[in-house]
Amino acid sequence: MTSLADRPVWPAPTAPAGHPALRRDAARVLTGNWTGTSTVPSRTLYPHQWSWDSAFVAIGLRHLSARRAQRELETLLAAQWADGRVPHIVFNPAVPHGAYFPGPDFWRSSRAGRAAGAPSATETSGMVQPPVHALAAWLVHRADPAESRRRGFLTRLRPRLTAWHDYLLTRRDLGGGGLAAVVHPWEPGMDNSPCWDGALRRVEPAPPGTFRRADLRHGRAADRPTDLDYGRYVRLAADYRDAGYDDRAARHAFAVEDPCFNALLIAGELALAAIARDLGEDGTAHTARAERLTRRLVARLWDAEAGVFRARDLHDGTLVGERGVGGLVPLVVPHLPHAVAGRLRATLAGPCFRAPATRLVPSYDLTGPVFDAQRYWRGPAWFNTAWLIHRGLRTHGFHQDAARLGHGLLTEAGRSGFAEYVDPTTGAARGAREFSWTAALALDLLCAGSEEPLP
Ligand code: 9WN
Repeated sequence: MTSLADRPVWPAPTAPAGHPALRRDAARVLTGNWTGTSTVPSRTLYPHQWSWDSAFVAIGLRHLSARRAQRELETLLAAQWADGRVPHIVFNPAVPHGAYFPGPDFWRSSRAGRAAGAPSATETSGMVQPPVHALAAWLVHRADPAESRRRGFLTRLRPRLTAWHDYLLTRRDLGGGGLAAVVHPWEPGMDNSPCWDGALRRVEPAPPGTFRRADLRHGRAADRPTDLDYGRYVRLAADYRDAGYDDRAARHAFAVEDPCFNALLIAGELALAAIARDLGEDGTAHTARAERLTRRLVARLWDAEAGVFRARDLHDGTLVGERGVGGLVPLVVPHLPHAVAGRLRATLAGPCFRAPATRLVPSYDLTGPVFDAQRYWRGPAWFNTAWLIHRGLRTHGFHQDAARLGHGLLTEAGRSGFAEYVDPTTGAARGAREFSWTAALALDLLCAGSEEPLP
């Protein structure tokens, strides 16, 4: 397998006019959302540290301060559990408990998660998010290798990142097919995607009076998940907590293999191989693992007829009927069969994902039965998935498509005030503004494109 460092370099997307201003504004968002040790996704809606947000943030932050980007990942990984899981939220004790729901009083990680190895001095959630961290660590290292070496950044992070992937590939191989499963719609990071509707129908929602949402204080109800969805999220999270966050003991009423999550794990294994080589060690175990995972991803989740990867519901073993943007993210996997990459590119350009008003990619099939242009992951276009698909298009040599998408990402990021997501049919901004990963990933496209080897 080719070393990451040996891969060719490609030009950056042509930035829209006024990009010095975009760069300055993106930097301002990241500076404003920095807490001193990490970055909040949004000062209002998400006032703590989130796992995959921090990985995306570090990828952008490295262009402003490699040291700060290292710190971002170090802070997150300091809250890793002894069983290897990296929690999806690390709570800031200085933030009032009611500012976000479910907060530390709900998760009770230091007590309920003690047997699973939750830290005693930091409160966290008990579930996980997609493993973008090894890739982020590698990219952060490359931004300033001398500073990284001086601080022993990779040497310190590597065992934690390896333990994280080991957790996913052992405790979370719930389907026995060698892929990692997610056990809650918050774990794939695309909370209310229609891809989870079928599996969620089996979950008895927690009664509405038993919890109080905090998100509606900051977001429009039409942009956010419904109360019924929230009831189900709460039930699943409470059941997991009450089983001590023990993956063997928990009932896992929701268990799904997600293509985006597993594709990022593969990209992460390749990054771990590069990290090992940089430290003068052997990376072949990681490259072999990435190759094995790639074969499993294709065997278990590729739908050749539809030209998209699908999630697999482990309760009935079926592939989920809905097409989501997560089914296109496996483009980031470099060793995907050529024909599969070509089909994904065609699907991106086809009627299901070619949005009329933006060049970003809608989170759900535009022609799907429950497409909703405004509601969160049920249609709106997000910037992290656009960044990943942009990277995937470059990885497979589709440079014109990548340049178009990159240009779209920069244009929409600037026009929307770094929105959390946009309506793909009108381009209207939705959700939070001054959202950290939108700013970080725009900054990355502005700064990294021309010098960065792939993948
Ligand atoms: C639950 C922080 C997170 C993102 C997720 C996004 C949303 C949380 C929520 O916000 O999820 O984790 O409260 O809706 O779906 O991808 O990491 O930005």
